[in-house]
Amino acid sequence: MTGGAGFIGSEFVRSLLGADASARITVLDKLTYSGVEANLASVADHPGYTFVHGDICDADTVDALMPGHDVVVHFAAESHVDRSIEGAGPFVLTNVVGTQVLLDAARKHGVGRFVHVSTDEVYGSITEGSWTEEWPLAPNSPYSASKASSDLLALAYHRTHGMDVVVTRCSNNYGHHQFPEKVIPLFTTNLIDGASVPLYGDGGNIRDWLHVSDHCRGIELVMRGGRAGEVYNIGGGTEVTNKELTGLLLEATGTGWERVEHVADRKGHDLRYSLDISKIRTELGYEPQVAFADGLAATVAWYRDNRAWWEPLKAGLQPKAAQA
Ligand code: NAD
Ligand code: TDX
Repeated sequence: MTGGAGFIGSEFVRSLLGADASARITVLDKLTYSGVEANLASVADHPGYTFVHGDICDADTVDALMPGHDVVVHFAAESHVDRSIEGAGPFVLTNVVGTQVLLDAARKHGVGRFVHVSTDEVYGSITEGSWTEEWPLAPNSPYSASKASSDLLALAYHRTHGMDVVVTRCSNNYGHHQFPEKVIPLFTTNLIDGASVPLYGDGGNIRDWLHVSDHCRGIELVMRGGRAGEVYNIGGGTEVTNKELTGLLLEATGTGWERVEHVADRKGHDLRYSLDISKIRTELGYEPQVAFADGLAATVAWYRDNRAWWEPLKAGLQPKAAQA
């Protein structure tokens, strides 16, 4: 598992190890600004858990680690669109080159299956209707372009080399342990702290929200039962505008619209994401389980109760393991 100390990867590790005393997982994570080793504190004593601090771009490290593993689940990425607009370099290195290094090592050592965690942003932006897996890729940000490159590389290793590769493309995740730069934890923690929140443009952009636990269940279904060489969309079916989302967060924190600062729009801001999830539903029986209202309330409560986790991250530090 790459990127296991991040928001989604750590949920995946906690849920797999929490459910199976005999599971064995090696996490490879560089612990960048968004990687928090304390996110894995609850499974640190699991007998099947190993943590390796390293970079997926480092071919020697990856080559040495790969033997003996049945499956690679690849989460590691530079994941924040705004950072990719400021500078695309780390996105190309980690998301594109890092994926190629992993694919080559997995191929060399005959790993059984390679699960590549991609994103709905590779499709671009859609004003009406929803994307199926056959939709052409038309990414707009350096982040989504780097994710589209790695997504296509993974599929190319299936077609060219016959590797067992599956790709998941998921919509916007939310939940506990999300780095407080993404809109839901950023707005929630700002509001809890009495600060304002920066709403980009007119707030009319639409995102399809999915609870992180539903995303991880979808990835596990694809890992265990997806067909080699196939892509599976994983979505939540809860589409809201950023303005509506802001209203819900103001309500949940007992604050008002005077806290909302209307700021300049994000460059190249995608208007709307929407996924058709018929394929994973029909083939693998996937259904999102967390209702958005419940998941959002639980998420706001988690940030309220876990200041010790996010406060150091906002200050550019790492939280202590005991506080995670
Ligand atoms: P995140 O930023 O919280 O975590 C990324 C993790 O990868 C961190 O632990 C970081 O230390 C690690 N990492 C980064 N560069 C690395 C490198 N070179 N070598 C090893 N480890 C490295 O991201 P996230 O939100 O948990 O996203 C995980 C994956 O899911 C990404 O591939 C992302 O594109 C994808 N995804 C995210 C969302 C979302 O809404 N967050 C939606 C769809 C898909
Ligand atoms: O301060 C903000 N103000 C604001 O209005 C921020 C950070 C965001 N926004 C808007 C931009 C987006 O329309 O909120 C929306 C969500 O923004 P992000 O949380 O940055 O997510 P997004 O750009 O949609 O990308 C996310 O979903 C797909 C993840 O970061 C990606 O990793 C994933 O692939």
